Amino acid sequence: AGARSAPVAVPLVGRDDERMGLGVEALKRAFLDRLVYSQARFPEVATRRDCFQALALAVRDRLLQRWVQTARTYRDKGSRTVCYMSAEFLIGPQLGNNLINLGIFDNARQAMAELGLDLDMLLDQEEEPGLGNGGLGRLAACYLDSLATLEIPAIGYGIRYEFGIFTQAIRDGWQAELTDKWLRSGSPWLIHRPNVAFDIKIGGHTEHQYEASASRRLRVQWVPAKVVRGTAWDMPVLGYGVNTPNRLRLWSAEAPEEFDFAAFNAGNYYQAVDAEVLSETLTKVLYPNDEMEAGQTLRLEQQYFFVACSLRDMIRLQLQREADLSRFHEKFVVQLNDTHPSIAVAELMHLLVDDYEMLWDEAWSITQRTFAYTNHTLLPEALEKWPLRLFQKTLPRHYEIICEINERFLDEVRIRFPGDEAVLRRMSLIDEDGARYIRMAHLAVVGSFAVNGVAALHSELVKSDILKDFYELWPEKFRNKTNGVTPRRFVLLANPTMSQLIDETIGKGWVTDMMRLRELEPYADDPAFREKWRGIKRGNKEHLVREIKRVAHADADPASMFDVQVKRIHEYKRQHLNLLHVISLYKRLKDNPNLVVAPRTVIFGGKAAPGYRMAKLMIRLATAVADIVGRDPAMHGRLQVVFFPNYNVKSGQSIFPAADLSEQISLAGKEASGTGNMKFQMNGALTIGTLDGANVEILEQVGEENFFLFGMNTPEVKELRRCGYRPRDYYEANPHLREVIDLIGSGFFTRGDRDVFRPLVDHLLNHDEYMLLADFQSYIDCQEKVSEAYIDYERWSRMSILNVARSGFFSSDRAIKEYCTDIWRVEPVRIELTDLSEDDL
Ligand code: GL2
Repeated sequence: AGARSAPVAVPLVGRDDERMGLGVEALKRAFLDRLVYSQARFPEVATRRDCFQALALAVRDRLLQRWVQTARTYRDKGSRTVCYMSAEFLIGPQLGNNLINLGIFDNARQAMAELGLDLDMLLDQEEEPGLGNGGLGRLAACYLDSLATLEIPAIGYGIRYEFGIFTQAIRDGWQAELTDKWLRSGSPWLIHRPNVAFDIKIGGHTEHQYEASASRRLRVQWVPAKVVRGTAWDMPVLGYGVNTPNRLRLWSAEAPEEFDFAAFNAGNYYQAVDAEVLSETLTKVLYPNDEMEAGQTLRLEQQYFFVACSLRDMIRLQLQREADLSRFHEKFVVQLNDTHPSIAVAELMHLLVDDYEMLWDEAWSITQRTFAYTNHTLLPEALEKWPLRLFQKTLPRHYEIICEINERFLDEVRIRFPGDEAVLRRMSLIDEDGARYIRMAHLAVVGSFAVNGVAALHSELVKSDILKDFYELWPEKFRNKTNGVTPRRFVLLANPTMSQLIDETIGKGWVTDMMRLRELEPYADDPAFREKWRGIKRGNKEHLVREIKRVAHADADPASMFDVQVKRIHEYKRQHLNLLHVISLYKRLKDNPNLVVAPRTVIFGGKAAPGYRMAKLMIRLATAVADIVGRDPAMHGRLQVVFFPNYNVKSGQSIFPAADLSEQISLAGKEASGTGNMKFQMNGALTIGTLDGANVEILEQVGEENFFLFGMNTPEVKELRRCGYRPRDYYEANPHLREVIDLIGSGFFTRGDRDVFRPLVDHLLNHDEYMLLADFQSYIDCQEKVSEAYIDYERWSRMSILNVARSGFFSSDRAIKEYCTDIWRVEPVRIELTDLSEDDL
């Protein structure tokens, strides 16, 4: 006794649940311990919230045990590490997912039941950390799940916003924004590391000190206007069925330790405290704009702040392992999730050249071998650029560095394209046409060794359109990485009944090897299997019906087709095209009560950026149509419209499994990829969609007989635009379209008020940038085919099963494996779990 014994590796298969602390008895004990020792509550008086917190902490303990081992292994092996830098991580509720990934969901349910508690009720207590806007932020979270599951050493670096994306409420049919206070009662998953702290400079000016003898520049001093201290908050991200929790490290701003005593002593107390107030606002709130340039100083400060903290953290780790930074790029690879963190290119140069006194060329070579950049958008207005004055004022040293990078880069362009002034202007990091801007995408491309788009079509358009010149200069940098989503959260956790049927049919391996879902294909022809499949969908729809009742106060009919469009509200995503179809159907049903069509419940969900007026008007149109259709007794059992408020990760988990039809109807050439489309497919919804983003690849996987395709393709869109698109011609040529639009304009949906939707109608008739009117008829015709297919329920079930069977390609595991081999060049590191009860620590 007392002797330290060697750690014992415990294999996962055939593990001893109780001894590992994962059994029912162990979980009950851990839960009660946490209730008493962390929450200071005894069971009789504990609230639901206390119980959630206690279970979450008990689960966290099990993650941390694995975490310590992981950190030790990475350090001992000096493993090459992927750093995924992203201003957004839309991670969703953590408890359910951690139970799934630990493999103890059923044990936890039983343990809670034996204590008289319902696990679902506890799961429902968790506030969702809304640290992202939409697809881009959710993608980052799916990638962390896959990185851990694939046992890749990785760190996610981001921002701990105190207020995440606003909570959406619907008031009188309009969107209202409520602040999201997800940290109100703390998060059990975040661990504060006050010792991991960096002081970050902002604003001020630079001083160049020259050697007396020569005019050679020696050192540049950055004298800041303010200093903000960043401290780390860590969240463990456990892989599925492995012992690897990776680290999501989020930075929070506080006042620096040194208080401005000079100001304080001079009696200027308020100025002294002001610094604190100012710096704390820095990580206060997430900008709620999706695909839109905000142009705010604070946003640039946020981006710089988290990037500066993250790079200092990586340098600290590297200097713990090696004497200098010359092999930094061998130990770290940084993926820039869009341009939001792209200031990292200039920041690494600043650190290497100014702080570590490295020569420019060596520093640049390290920088260019460290970064890789993912582009996520095709909308020109979403390509970030900063007004030059604002940038210079906020980051004076980085402005100088960017100018230097630009001069050297443009020299390269001159050699490649001699005498071509236009190409220099187009490629410059600084936009000098009119008001001057720094072009962040150009900085990201120049500073990276790899640039990728997020779906096959998108990556082609990156090369042919948005970054064409750069592709001509450096074709070898460009590649495609089609997005993926994690089946752990979006299938196993969200759709347990379908998962169980799949387990029983083809075994369990599919969760980490999604191509195995192909083994389901033969069952598409098995009537008994199809019947079970329908039963499962029906159960999921009944669950969603209860949610709709709870949050939208509407009664939905689970026998109707659930036709769903959930995503951010944006004109290019064309939720209003969907509404044109709804109104068309309404009109046809009114005119012909005997019309044979599938009964439908059309469900919308999604947030509009608070300053985006047209998007808010689109929400109003959806709620107005929902209201009128809902009041019309003739529509009963035939057509219904629901606006599901506050669509987020959590509600998505109830929505995807219940959907029959997935609406992916953006104008071709506008949606970079989409990821909701994949979540729907994995849960057995059929897609109605355009040839846009990853829809193209979904169609390729499922076959055209299992996909409802409509609308123009990208070349047709370009051609129509080139010829001069006149939406009014479509309106005039198509009487039914005219009827539909006129109904909106007539005030029919707004109690006679003709003004409400005037901007929307005028816009459609006179501009229609996203060509709804051109695609209208094709969409209506396609929806008719959908209706026919739904009525033939055996055929529909067959298509639904085949959609799931052919969804394997869209697992984020596939996407991450591609990143690993093609961009990051990293290898998995197996973590053996040592038995901590052997008092090894
Ligand atoms: C987006 C794209 O719009 C979307 O098509 C893509 O699936 C995701 C993830 O790659 O990225 N770009 C973007 O700025 N947001 C997205 O969702 N917000």
